[in-house]
Amino acid sequence: MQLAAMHPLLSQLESASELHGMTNAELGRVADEIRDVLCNLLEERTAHFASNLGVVELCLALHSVFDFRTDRLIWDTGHQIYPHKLVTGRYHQFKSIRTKGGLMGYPNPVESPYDLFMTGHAGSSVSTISGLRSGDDLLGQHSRKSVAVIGDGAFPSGIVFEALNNIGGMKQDLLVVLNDNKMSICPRVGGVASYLDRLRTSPFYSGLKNEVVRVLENVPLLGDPVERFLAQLKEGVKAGLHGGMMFEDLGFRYLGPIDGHNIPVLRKYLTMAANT
Ligand SMILES: Cc1ncc(C[n+]2csc(CCOP(=O)(O)OP(=O)(O)O)c2C)c(N)n1
Repeated sequence: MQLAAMHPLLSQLESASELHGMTNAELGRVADEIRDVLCNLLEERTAHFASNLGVVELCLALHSVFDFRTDRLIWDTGHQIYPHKLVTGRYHQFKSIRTKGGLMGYPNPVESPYDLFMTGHAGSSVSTISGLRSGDDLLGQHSRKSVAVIGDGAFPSGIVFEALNNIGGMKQDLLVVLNDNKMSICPRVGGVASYLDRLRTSPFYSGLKNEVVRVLENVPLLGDPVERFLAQLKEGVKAGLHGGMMFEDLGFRYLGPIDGHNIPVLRKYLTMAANT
């Protein structure tokens, strides 16, 4: 059987913008086809398969919510770019990836306008997206959205924190998706890794936390100085319950953690992020 016949949706996709109109179920079928393409390739040669298998749904959700013909997307390091290549017009050349004269295993602007830079250095995405945001703002292109996707392995890099420091200071309007799959090249280690582990709270605790924060939001405050005391208490309790405080303290609005393989949930949160 011809490969294209095995991937009826993917092989017919002319532009990533066609993903906007797809239902969650249709995107789920595209995800299955992408996985099949990746597994077929794995039979022929080695590559970054785990990283790519891990971002299939995220990639589809991003392309279905944003329009990266004008919006900006940077994949950190770039080794998890295969699903992105498959939905941005490179399905029919995909078998040539990582061969001489074939597609690159990393982003390459020569191949597609959807690839903004030739990358490979882990940790560079956040400063790059910040620079693109500044450029777009200077040009008056405020409606262009800016998105960086970075893994938990690359995230603790010094240059990432330098960029977060700048972004928080400038209050830049951009989205950083932290793809926490608990793996760098080997299992990740260190203080940021432990912090990310603590963010993975049980569904029960998350639900309880959201409920307590919701109730606290509705507690009326009366009179001064009781009002000042209660306001401080309320903020203190909310801060103690809120996941992602490190990001919030750096000036970001934190949404998560989110199941990175659940297309409807990803679309919902990305739409929320795009509109705030
Ligand atoms: C500056 C630098 N150091 C090391 C590497 C080697 N390297 C390639 S991928 C990777 C880890 C990626 O882990 P993560 O960011 O979590 O992405 P995942 O593969 O899990 O999606 C590293 C360290 C690199 N590309 N650049």
